[in-house]
Amino acid sequence: MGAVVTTAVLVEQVLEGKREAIAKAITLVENRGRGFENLLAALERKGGNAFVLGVTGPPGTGKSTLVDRLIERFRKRGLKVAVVAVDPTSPITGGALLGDRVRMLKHATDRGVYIRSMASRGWRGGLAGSTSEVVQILDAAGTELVIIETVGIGQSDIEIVSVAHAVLVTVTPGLGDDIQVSKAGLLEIGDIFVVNKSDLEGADFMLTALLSMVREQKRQRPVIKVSALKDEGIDKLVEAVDGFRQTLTTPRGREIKLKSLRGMIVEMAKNEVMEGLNEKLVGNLPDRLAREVYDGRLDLREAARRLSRR
Ligand SMILES: Nc1nc2c(ncn2[C@@H]2O[C@H](COP(=O)(O)OP(=O)(O)O)[C@@H](O)[C@H]2O)c(=O)[nH]1
Ligand SMILES: [Mg+2]
Repeated sequence: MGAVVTTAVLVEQVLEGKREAIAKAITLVENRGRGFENLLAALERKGGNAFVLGVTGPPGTGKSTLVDRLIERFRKRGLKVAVVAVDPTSPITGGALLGDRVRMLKHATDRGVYIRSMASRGWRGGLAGSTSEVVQILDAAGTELVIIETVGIGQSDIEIVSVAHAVLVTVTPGLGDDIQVSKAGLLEIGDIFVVNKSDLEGADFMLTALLSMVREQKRQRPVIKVSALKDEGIDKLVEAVDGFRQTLTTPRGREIKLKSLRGMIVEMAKNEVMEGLNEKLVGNLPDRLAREVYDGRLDLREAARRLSRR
């Protein structure tokens, strides 16, 4: 009973777009706290105006700096913006986090901007919520632009951006040019490519390389050279983002929305399975299976199958 009442109040405040309520709702969902399912159910179909932009690319390519520029631009036009920075759990890239927060801190007093960090994967304590659910909350809160920043190094990170309506991929000059892009499937998932750090040497070379890689594929997409640091080329990028944003309201928008919904459903389903593995539900099954595999009575794959079936 208590939980239901609390949820109703929270729902109301989220729908009003209150930042504190948004934060509370996301935390509730992340922690799988009491009433989180009611909350999500109540927020279902309450949004529909959010354009979700995924921003991915190798660490250090300037994603956060660029996101900061995008916040600036879209805020100037009065759009309500939210950023979900998906923290890599990897210690290699973890150092970039503090920088992100410090950089975006200048928006901290802007009521029209909501910035949230999420851990990408956590084993104990369950998943740190799913991106889809966070997007659902932000959308219901009236956010018009949701930016999901994630490090494009692994498959799992790339999956996170599959919930986006459009994906922006960042690269920089140097760093083994063609490799950065083709590696983690970035060439396939990108809708807009950004060669950042154009103030550095080799940017034109990277631009040419990227253009020819995109040309080799069936799908033509914009490749834009910018310097997030020097604030150069950003307007052209904003134009490209706007192009996608506007498409959402055209007949072709249905296709884009379907693709995003598909990404959300797959992500949520995966999380369900992961949660199932976390719960007391599985009990000592993993230990029992390990012993069976150790004794040669079961092969690994079958053991995994049995666990996932549970
Ligand atoms: N020279 C140059 N440096 C940049 C540019 N954009 C970002 N950086 C720097 O690159 C580093 C990594 O940027 P960050 O935004 O944290 O990258 P992320 O890991 O992709 O989010 C920081 O030191 C930035 O100041 C740029 O356009 N030119
Ligand atoms: Mg970053």
